[in-house]
Amino acid sequence: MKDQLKQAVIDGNGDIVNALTQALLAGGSSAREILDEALLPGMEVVGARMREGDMFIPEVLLSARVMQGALDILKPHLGEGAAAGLGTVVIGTVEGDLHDIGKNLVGMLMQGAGFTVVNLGTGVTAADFVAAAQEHSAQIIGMSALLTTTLPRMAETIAALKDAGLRDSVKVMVGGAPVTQAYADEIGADGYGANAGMAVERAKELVG
Ligand code: B1M
Repeated sequence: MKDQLKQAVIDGNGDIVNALTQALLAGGSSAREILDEALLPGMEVVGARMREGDMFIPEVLLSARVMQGALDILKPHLGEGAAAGLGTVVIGTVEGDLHDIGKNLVGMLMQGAGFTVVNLGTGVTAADFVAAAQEHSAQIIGMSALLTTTLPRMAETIAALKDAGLRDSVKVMVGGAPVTQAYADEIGADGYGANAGMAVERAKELVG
């Protein structure tokens, strides 16, 4: 059934994706298994086909929408048994970038792990991150970027946090497909996650 779910993500078939996600949950699969063994591999294929010119934006958008629908179904199952009160994470996709599936997944897992998550959405400017950090007394600012062209917005946000006098009171985490540990180090971020699970582990270390 997981192979069929993976294929339905690639095909962008929302009805099948929703039905199979629910059927797998009902059959005892965990939300993490469904993510790791069906949904994420499906999006990987979509990414590869997009790169090769075999899939175009409208089709990719369809896959992205059905993936988000599946994440919404999984959301209540992603954090069972978590301790609460780890602190507040303000998370967003940087300015100029509208990719949000990975960022939403990171936010959901952080919430499941016990963080209060303020999700600012996509196209978040440095000023918006700073304002939200202040408003919510955030322990962590989490930035996601999927485009090489929007990566520099991360360094700009770190500079804006410094200018606002907040850099010492808030930890900065970065992630997204083109981001690496080396890049995180280069721009002076405190944490990086190659995937959502690693991001949660790093976030816990940062507030621990
Ligand atoms: Co876009 N896109 N896209 N796209 N898209 C990529 C990123 C691309 C690699 C595709 C490709 O060419 N193979 C390519 C970027 C190339 C580059 O910059 N080097 C690309 C391009 C070029 C574009 C456009 C420019 C295309 C165009 O218009 N010509 C355009 C840009 C729009 C914009 O942002 N301004 C565009 C548009 C779109 C869609 C709208 C169609 C759609 C996005 C829909 C949406 O998000 N709501 C889309 C999609 C779906 C993709 C791919 C296929 C899939 C991204 C995804 O959701 N992956 C992507 C190909 C790829 O990445 N292989 C691609 C699944 C998701 C779970 O993974 O986001 O990596 P990911 O998140 C992971 C980790 O990175 C990490 O954890 C997550 C879970 O494990 N993580 C963090 C993410 N954020 C984190 C934050 C953290 C820590 C970890 O701490 C805070």
